[in-house]
Amino acid sequence: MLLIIANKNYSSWSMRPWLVLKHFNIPFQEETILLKKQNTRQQILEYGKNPLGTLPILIDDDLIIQDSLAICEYLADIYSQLNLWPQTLKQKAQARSIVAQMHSSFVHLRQNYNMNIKRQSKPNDKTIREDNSKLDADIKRIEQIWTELLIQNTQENKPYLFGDFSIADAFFAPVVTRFYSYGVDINKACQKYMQDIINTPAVKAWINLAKTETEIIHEYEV
Ligand SMILES: N[C@@H](CCC(=O)N[C@@H](CS)C(=O)NCC(=O)O)C(=O)O
Repeated sequence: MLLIIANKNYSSWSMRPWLVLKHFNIPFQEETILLKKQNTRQQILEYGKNPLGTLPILIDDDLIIQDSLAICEYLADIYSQLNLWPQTLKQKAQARSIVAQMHSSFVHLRQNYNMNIKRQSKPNDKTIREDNSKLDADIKRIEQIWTELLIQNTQENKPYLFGDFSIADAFFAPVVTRFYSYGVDINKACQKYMQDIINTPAVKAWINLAKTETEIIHEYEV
């Protein structure tokens, strides 16, 4: 399988299936197409054969899958023994629900806080957040989702949203890095979750590789 991704520092959609592949030790190769170059779109179209022209793309023999969520669903189907989704029907439905929300919503978070792993939070970031009630509402909603799920896990002492790492954690990992990049205040349970995500080997690996990238995209630098 070949996963084609964009810049690790900036591409949250690329990060998600990459984390799933890495965390579950699924063999794959990767190729990077840098964003915002003159030939970016042409390069993506050559691989993707799809006028949407976005990354990530997964290629498995003659099958080309576009879209981070479709890729993760495909991986969950072909590696069903690895439990990429939580196992019980109820938890699987809950996980799919929050992943679908992440995939389609939280527009204000995504617009205001571009993923930028190399960005260090600065003291004035708080001002940006206080002035933006829609961004604040997105952050509060994510805090609520995480808190409600993490409470269910406290007895089992497992760190992730549904106990073991799943596609749901991969989908929220780029939110964790954004919260660090922009210095978002969040409750203690969520802070611990953020730390656990950052300490997850696949996430660490992505972050370390992102930090080695030299490409700067000025429009993504807030
Ligand atoms: N819904 C898509 C969104 C993918 C997306 O927007 N990817 C960005 C990179 S993070 C992209 O390919 N942008 C193309 C460009 O900027 O030329 C998914 O989940 O894969």
